[in-house]
Amino acid sequence: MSTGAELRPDHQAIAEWRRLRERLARADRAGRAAALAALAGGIRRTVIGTIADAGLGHTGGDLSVTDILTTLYAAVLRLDPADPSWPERDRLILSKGHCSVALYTTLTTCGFFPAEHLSTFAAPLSPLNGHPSRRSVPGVETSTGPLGHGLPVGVGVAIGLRLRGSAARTVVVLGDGELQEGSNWEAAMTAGHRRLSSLTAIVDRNGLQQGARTSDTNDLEPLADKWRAFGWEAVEVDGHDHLALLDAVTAPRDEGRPRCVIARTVKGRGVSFMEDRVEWHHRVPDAEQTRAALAELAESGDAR
Ligand SMILES: Cc1ncc(C[n+]2csc(CCOP(=O)(O)OP(=O)(O)O)c2C)c(N)n1
Repeated sequence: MSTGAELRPDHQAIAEWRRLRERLARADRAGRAAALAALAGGIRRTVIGTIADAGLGHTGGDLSVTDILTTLYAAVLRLDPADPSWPERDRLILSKGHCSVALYTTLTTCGFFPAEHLSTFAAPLSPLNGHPSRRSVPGVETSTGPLGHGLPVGVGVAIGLRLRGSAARTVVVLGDGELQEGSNWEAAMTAGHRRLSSLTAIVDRNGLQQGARTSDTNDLEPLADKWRAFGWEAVEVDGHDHLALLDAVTAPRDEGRPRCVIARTVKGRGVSFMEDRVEWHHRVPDAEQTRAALAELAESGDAR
């Protein structure tokens, strides 16, 4: 695999993704939940393998955001992975860009590029940098990494789409520690003022940031009330419950207000020795830990 390769659509994966979408649309709630859980389980295993091989990554936050990304890309966003710049596509901005491995892996399940490229993650000249670049990775809407930029960009994108009369929606996925950046609140204020109902923010509320709990660093609560005070609709859900996420994101729009979904998650979700442990923010599993993590994820079948 050439590390400097240009990433091209994977047509077989695109066909599978389209079939999955049709299946999800037809399935009853139990069938939908099972299919999303199976997909998320596979993504988690790939995340662990990719980080272990590369020797770097943000393991805990990747595992906490996996169910959010899985639900959005498999069941919500209107996209054409064969034509990543289709003008009417929905826009997903992963503001917590350090969790690029979860994003890259999810993009491969839609067929934006072949999964075998994941083995080049973070290698010199690979398009798959530690933080995602919109210039080199199809499906990445905004280059992120410096926290606090995704929501301001998302507000601009949503305003631009509205000016063009587009029905496309804009979804920004944020970390909870990231919300300590003041730029988010300037953006939230503008979105509320402009009644940007096509904009959805999803907060990966795992309660941990880089070296500590958010509550010990700069407490965010009452978080839902803060969004409401800025003119947003705010709901709280279990961020590992695919159907709860789906319901929250697809509920009919309140025409006057953007929506914030506070997704309660567990950092390191799915691997017991990583769960809710601050050191797994960017620790890399060694060979034995990788074996144990993959075994646990395979065994759970993500059915918890
Ligand atoms: C502006 C900025 N400051 C610091 C960092 C370094 N950094 C990377 S991840 C992180 C913690 C983020 O916490 P959170 O948003 O809660 O992410 P999660 O726990 O979901 O990984 C920090 C401080 C950064 N990427 N950008």
